[in-house]
Amino acid sequence: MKKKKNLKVAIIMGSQSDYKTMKLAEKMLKNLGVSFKTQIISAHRTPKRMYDFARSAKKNNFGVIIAGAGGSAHLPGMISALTSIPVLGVPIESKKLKGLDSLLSIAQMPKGIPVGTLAIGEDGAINAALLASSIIANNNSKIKRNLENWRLSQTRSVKKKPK
Ligand code: RP5
Repeated sequence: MKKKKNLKVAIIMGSQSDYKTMKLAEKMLKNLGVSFKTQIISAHRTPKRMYDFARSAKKNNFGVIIAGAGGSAHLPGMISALTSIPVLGVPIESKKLKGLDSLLSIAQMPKGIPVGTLAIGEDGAINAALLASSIIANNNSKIKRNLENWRLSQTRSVKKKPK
């Protein structure tokens, strides 16, 4: 089978209220030169939109899907059930349980349908973008170089002496 070039990342989230977290994933992907598309898709409020998105994701040239969701966070698992494209779940920090509900809902997938789960909140959104970029970099030497340079500059920014 011919390998698809220039695969994109999809960033999806259950609600507008998730965007303040998920925009950090956008920022990191922009930094690394990775193409992406962002959409609000709710498993329970817009189930048809979710189904249509997941079933057409391969045809639309997505190589990784980052899904942010909070509370009873079934979006990443449902998307993973509908497509074999890798799904990375970002547990959004919920008001009542500080995101523990989101984390457990996303991480505790029963065997058979995996979701790669990141940390709760902003760290998770940033790391999801880095991990998605690593996956895309497997077939994209420009992204691989950008990712290596980003890591190098992170290493260089760590001072030996605290002030
Ligand atoms: C989830 O419910 C969303 O991912 C969001 O984190 C949470 C709360 O949504 P809103 O009530 O703020 O729209 O579906």
